[in-house]
Formats: sequence, structure tokens, C-alpha cells
Amino acid sequence: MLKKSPPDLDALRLLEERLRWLSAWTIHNANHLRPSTDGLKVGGHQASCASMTAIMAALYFHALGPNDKVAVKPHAGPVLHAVHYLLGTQSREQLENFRGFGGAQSYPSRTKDRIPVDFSTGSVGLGVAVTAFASLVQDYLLAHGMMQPEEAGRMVALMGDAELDEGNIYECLIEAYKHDIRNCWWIVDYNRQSLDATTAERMFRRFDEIFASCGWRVVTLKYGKALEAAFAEPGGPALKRWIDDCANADYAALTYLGGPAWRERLAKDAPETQPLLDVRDDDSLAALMTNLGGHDMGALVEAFDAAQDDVPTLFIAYTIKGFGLPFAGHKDNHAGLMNPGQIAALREKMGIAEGEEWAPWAGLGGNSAEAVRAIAENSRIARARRERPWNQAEVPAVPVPAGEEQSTQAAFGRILLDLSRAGGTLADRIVTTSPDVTVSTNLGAWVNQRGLFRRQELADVFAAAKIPSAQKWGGHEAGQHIELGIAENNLFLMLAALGLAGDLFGTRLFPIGTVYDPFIARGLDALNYACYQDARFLLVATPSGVTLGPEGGAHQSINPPLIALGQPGLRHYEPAFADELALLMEEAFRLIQSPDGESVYLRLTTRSIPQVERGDDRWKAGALAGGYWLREPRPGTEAALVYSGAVAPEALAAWGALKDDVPGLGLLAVTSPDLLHRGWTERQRGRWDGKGAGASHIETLLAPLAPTAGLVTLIDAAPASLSWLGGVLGHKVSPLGLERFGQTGSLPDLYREYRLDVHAVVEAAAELFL
Ligand SMILES: Cc1ncc(C[n+]2csc(CCOP(=O)(O)OP(=O)(O)O)c2C)c(N)n1
Ligand SMILES: [Mg+2]
Repeated sequence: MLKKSPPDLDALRLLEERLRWLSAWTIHNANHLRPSTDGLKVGGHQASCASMTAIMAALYFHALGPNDKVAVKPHAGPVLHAVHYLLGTQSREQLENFRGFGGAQSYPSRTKDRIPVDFSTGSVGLGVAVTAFASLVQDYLLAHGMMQPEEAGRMVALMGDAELDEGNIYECLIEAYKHDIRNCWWIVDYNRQSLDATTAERMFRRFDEIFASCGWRVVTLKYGKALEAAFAEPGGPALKRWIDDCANADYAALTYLGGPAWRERLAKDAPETQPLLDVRDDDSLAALMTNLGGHDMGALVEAFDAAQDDVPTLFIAYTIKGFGLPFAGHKDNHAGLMNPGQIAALREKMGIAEGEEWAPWAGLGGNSAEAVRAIAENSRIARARRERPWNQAEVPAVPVPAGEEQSTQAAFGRILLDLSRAGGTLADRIVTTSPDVTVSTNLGAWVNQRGLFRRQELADVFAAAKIPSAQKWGGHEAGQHIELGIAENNLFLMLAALGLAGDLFGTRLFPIGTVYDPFIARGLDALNYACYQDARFLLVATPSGVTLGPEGGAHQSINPPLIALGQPGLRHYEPAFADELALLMEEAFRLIQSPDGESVYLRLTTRSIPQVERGDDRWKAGALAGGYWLREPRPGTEAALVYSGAVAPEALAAWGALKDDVPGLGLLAVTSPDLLHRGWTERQRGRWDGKGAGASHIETLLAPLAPTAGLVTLIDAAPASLSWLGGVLGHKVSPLGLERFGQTGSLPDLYREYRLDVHAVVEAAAELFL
């Protein structure tokens, strides 16, 4: 964040024009010049790009330091690619293939773009909020000595003004305030247009207040330098009054209509501005009226230079959507594309010869070209993608908690406690976080051991007053639990940021987030966002299903296993026994730090069940792969029971009740419907693409059964989580599971009501195989 030489504003302005041109041309090429193979519109957002080019030129070619990380508004992706093209880190080929297969992505993508992208964006609002959590992660690493102060940077979000309508922004703002985040800039491209329309003015002055009350410095860049100067001319004060009172839609429409319209309107509404009008022709009047802060290089550079401390800062940069393009200000310009005539006119205006469209410095005279090249060459931003750190911590054997009866949730808490006591790199790199369910998801003992993370010491008032409490919660810099308020969306953004610690800051963390299973749905898009960026974490969801018993309807979960089945980058495991859990947690720690790994979702429960005796360790390989025979079927047998998770005792009891009537009856423990399904479809794919693949794990498991055999499947979740097993080898299936929910009651009551009890299994079996 150190200072650099005084900026060459003229050269920065030329760079801004380059960005505007290259982003527009990249989109134009994809839509008008590249042959279409499917007749579909390619799309792209020339207006949204033009709105931000000055902001991005000032930022990338002046303000950003090498450690700063940026989330770029999704539809300004082409500007980011243009920046890297000018820096020499993006190829022409990638730009020519913008939105094509393997080309520069529509929206900046960490995993698919070849340039260094710090944060993926696309789902508006999330890319913004993740920067606040990333700054918290940076503070965490600094406080834990896992990063040096000189490696620290600023987390920057470049956002559209319509992103301010996303609720996740405000949830994040509240959490960020509680954690006293710093080194974060959010820069609003305040063009007052969304996708559909010009935005409502009523919120105008409220945003500043909201951010200010959450501890942010708000810097408003409303007028450019030329407008500021004009306000000092005769008629200037009237002009300023008129601008301040002008409705968004009016301003946008006049921008589109241009000089003559501005003149007519100002003369009519604010006759005192006449002296200003008299000394300007239509073009200079239009230029003056669109000289807003967000397009004024001097104003931008000054504002960025003046905010060099670590105070979180919101820049509200007034802009024109489509600035400098023929549809500037038009309310329908969001997806507007220039036609070939319009882009040719822009090219000519820039002095770029036909055929020279991709030449980085085309149309610039010798001195200018030298000046801009010098800036690009001396750019302080990081040019290379950071290597992702893999396998940084040895994973010790995860201890199996003792106890003849236990729940997976209790075992989870116990395992973490044991890991903490044993110490070591893995334990030191684990960070836990939870949206106000730390105690009820059983993280309490771990937190007692490792403490809350706080930059400033937080006294445990109850402990100091000697009031007995099971939770000893002092907060300090060495703490390893980040306590969040009840906002599950924040949990997933926190996990996204923690899960990218290695990618962003060089040190891999092992983030563990806990949540009640039903409330995963509350943060689904953020969860998907985390997985999309390949953030790595362990999500522990408990309690789940109807098995939470008297706690009742609102907390029962049905569909999370189906969600997980459809979520790439997230592996669902649903253990029934403590030894399975220990094994699967060990696997999760490996997957978190392995190049071909992924995040893991453990669906746990508070139900304490008798543990099973193990004769040997053969079950382990199967449990890791998604399932194993708890009771082996006899080859050629006509039936098997299949269960997952907390209903293991019902499955075992039903097996006991049926085994004499159904010779060789098997009992299949499914630890991951998700993995079994993936293996099955991968096998199908292998057949098609000729790469082959041995039988999938589920095919191998089911192979001993007679082709005419029946399966009764049982899970405390949507029955579709397991019913698909019938499709693997064509077995008949009677699927049991939750299709309704909402009752409170004891477990026997609920299992009877929802047909998860032994009786239901026996009945289903009788119908199917007897
Ligand atoms: C969560 C989500 N909802 C909807 C969209 C579709 N969408 C893309 S951009 C946009 C509006 C953007 O307006 P603004 O943020 O003001 O950006 P501008 O283009 O004006 O700079 C919408 C609704 C999206 N990308 N993400
Ligand atoms: Mg906008």
C-alpha cells in the first residue's frame, strides 16, 4: 500500500479509452465477427463495461498494489481481460474467444480464466460481500503469524449499483462491523441503472447513512473536475442545484439525447444557467454534463490516494451507463450491442485503423504510446496466478470416540476436542465458524480449548465473575473460532473466504462450518458460489431430518441430500456410527488440501445409537467410497435393505426380523448417496467416451444380488436420495423416506408417522419380496 510516483493523468485517460475500446471490441467480435455455430446470441455488456473503465484504469494502473485482491462486477469481465491484455498477461486468442468454449469467461472466473482472477463473480452481491470476509481472513492469518504484514493488501470490490439491492450486502455489512474489518474498499459504479430500468431515487441518500453507521468511510464522487469548475462560473450554482434535483431517469434520458436536449432542458428549467450554455457548443455541453466523478481520472486518483489508511471505504462513483458509447444513458442499454456502423465510428474516433483493432496501442502517437506503455510496464499489480498450495498439513489418524452408544453430532464435538488436545499442524490450521449455533452443533468444547478469534481482546465476563458456565469464551488474536450472527448466507461466504485462504494468501486453512441442516437452504447460492470457486471446507450440518424429534417441524430437513447430489464440488457423507465419522473427517481433511479434492458436507444427527462391532477394517474402503455391506448378501439373493445415516437401528432391526424369511438378505450401509451416484454416472460416461472405467462402486456392491431382487431403501430425508439405486442394475425398489414433515413428537411417534420405523421396512419388504 506504499505510495508511488505522481500519476500521469493524461496517460491514464488514454488507458481508460483503451479499456473502453477493447472491452467493446471483444464483445463486438464475439457477437458480430466470430462465426456462430448455434445461432444463439452470445451477448456481453458494452454499456456496463464503459461505465467502469475510468474506475478500473485508475485502480489497476494507479491505485492497486501487488497484494490487493479484487472482485470485479461480473458484467465488467471484458474490462478485466482488457487490463490484462494491456499488461501482457492475457492473449488475443482468449479475447477473440470471449464467451466461447475455453475462451475468456463471460464473468471473471477464478478457476476457468487464465488471467489471475482473485474472486469469481456472477451472482451479483456475493462477489462484493466475499471481499469483506476475505479481509477478515487476512486479519486472521496476520494475527496467527501465518502471513507477514508486508504481504497484506486491500480487498476491493467493484460493484454495480443494483448490487446494493441484494440483501446479502447488508447481512455482510453487519457481520463485518462486528468483526471490525479493515483494508476493504467497495467501489460502486453508480450509474443508477440496473438491468431493467433506471433505479429509484428514494434510496439515494440512504446508502451513505447505512454504510457510515456500520463504520465505513463513505466517499462520494459525484461531479468531475470540469463540472466542479463550471459550478464556479456565472450560472454555476444554478446548474449544481438543477443537477442535484434531477431525477435519475431524466438525467439518463438527456444523456442519451445529447447536447441539444441538455441545452433546451437547462434553458427551460434553470434559466440562470444561460451564461454557461452560451459559452459551450452542444458537444462540449454534453461532455460537461456527463463529467461525473466516476469518469474523471483526476477525481478518481485523488480519492483513491486520499484513502490509504485501513478504514473500510465505500466509494460511490457517479457514472453514466454506456459512457462514450452511442447508447449512453438509454434505459434499455444493459445488454445493448453497438452495430457494425457504430463500432466503426468508435474505432475511427479513437484513430484506430481497420485491421488494427486488437493492437494494444493502435492509434496512439509515439509519445502517448510510450507514456501508456510505461504505466502498463510499471504496474504494481500481481501479474501471475498464484500457485495453489496443496497438502500442507499432515492428517493424523482421527481418533474414534469411545462409547457404546453415541450420536454423530456428539462424536463430532469429541473428535475436534481430541484433535485440539493432540495439537499439531492440522489442529492449528483448523478454523471453525458458525452462525450462532456453535453450542447447539457441539463446537463448544473445541471453542473452550481454542478460543474465539478477535483482533481485540474480548473478556469472558461470565468467567471473570465466576459464574459457572460450560462455555468459556474469551476472544483473542490466537482464537480459532469465528463466531457469526444468525445469517447462514454469511456462513457460506465466510467458508468461501476461509476456503480460499491458500489461493489468496498462500496458507491453506481447514475451515469447518456448522449449521442446522434445514438452514443450508438459507445460504444456497452462497454455498454454490463457494463451490464454484473451488473454495475448500468442511460443512457439518446437524441436526437433520425428523430425527431431531421434539424440536419439531420448522427444523426438520428433507432435501439437503438431494441438494448435495446436485452440487458439484461438494461431497455428501452421511455416517451412522462414530467410527465412520472419524474416518470420513480424516478423508475430508485430505480432500480439502488435495488438488483433485473437494469440499465435504457431513450430515449428522443428535440421535444416540448403539455402535456396531467391527470384525476387521474392510468396511473402511467401502465407507469412503460411499457404501459397504454391513450384512453381506448371499450371492443370488432376492433382497437387500439399504439405509443411510441415523436410521441405522431401524434398518438393523428390520434385517433381524426378516433374515429368516429372506435367505441371504443383505444390509447395505450407504455413507454417501452422492458418491455412489457419481461413480455410477462416471461409469456411464466412460462407456460413451471410450475411456472405459471399471464397474462403479455401486455396481460392484449390487452385483451379488439376483437380477430380480428387490431393494428397500431407508433414509431420514427425501426418498429420492436412494431410490435411484434401482436404476443401477434394474432392481425393484420400495423407497422409504420423508415426503412430508412438520410434526413434533418422540422418535417412535415420528418414525411411525413418517414410515421410517421397523414396521414400515418390514411391510415394504413383504410387499416387495415375500
Ligand atoms: C443474483 C443475480 N440476480 C440477477 C442477475 C442478472 N443481472 C445481471 S446484471 C444485473 C443488473 C446489474 O445492474 P448493476 O449492478 O447496476 O450493474 P450495471 O450493469 O448497471 O453496471 C442483473 C439483474 C445476476 N447476475 N445475479
Ligand atoms: Mg447500474
